[in-house]
Amino acid sequence: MLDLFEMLGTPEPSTEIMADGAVLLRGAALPFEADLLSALTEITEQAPFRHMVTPGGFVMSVAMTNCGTAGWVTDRTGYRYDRNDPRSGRPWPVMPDCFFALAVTTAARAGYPDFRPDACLINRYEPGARLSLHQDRNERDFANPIVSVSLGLPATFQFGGLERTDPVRRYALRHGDVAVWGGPSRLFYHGVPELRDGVHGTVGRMRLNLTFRGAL
Ligand code: MD3
Ligand code: FE
Repeated sequence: MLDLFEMLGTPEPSTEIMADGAVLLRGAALPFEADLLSALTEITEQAPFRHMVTPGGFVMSVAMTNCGTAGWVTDRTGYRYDRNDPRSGRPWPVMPDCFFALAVTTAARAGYPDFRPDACLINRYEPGARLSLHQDRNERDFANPIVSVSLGLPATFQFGGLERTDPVRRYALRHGDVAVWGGPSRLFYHGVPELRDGVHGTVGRMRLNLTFRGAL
């Protein structure tokens, strides 16, 4: 059907319901790719990617940094949100306007018009890196959704249920995809199996994932 978006040459990105409350907006970040990547470079100059240690003593294969009022960190003492980067002792870099605007507009399109993220965790996967099945439950208010933006190499995303042993569905997350997880899906188990080797045209030999949270 020819609608206003097609007439303007800006097709409405497709939306897919993954579960009750979970919406996948294919390609929604593509118009902002250059802005997002240059803002990311400025962030990592102030707060470089690092491999954090889990409370159990394992070094994570995914490298992480943050921007915003608070950042997610893990060390031998546990998982938490911290206003300061423990590596520098200074506040995390300010969340760039293009990050905040993308998170707010995509959350609204997915049915969460009041979402205002205060934290953005940035994950960097190199080939072989993985994130085992987990829940995100360090945030104060689970009424807030989480918005995730995928850039670079494609990944398989595993999405289960409220119990670790629930069956998982698999989705391919590609460059520019935005997913919003809220409502009943907010505490669903999820993970990313080992990233396959490859080279992305603009991002290179890695996958980057931004997750926007209402942490504090
Ligand atoms: C579903 N990151 O940072 S993004 C994480 O691709 C995380 O880097 C993965 O899991 C990544 O915690 C997955 C998609 C995602 C993020 C948070 C969720 C899915 C979620 C929270 C609840 C349910
Ligand atoms: Fe997660």
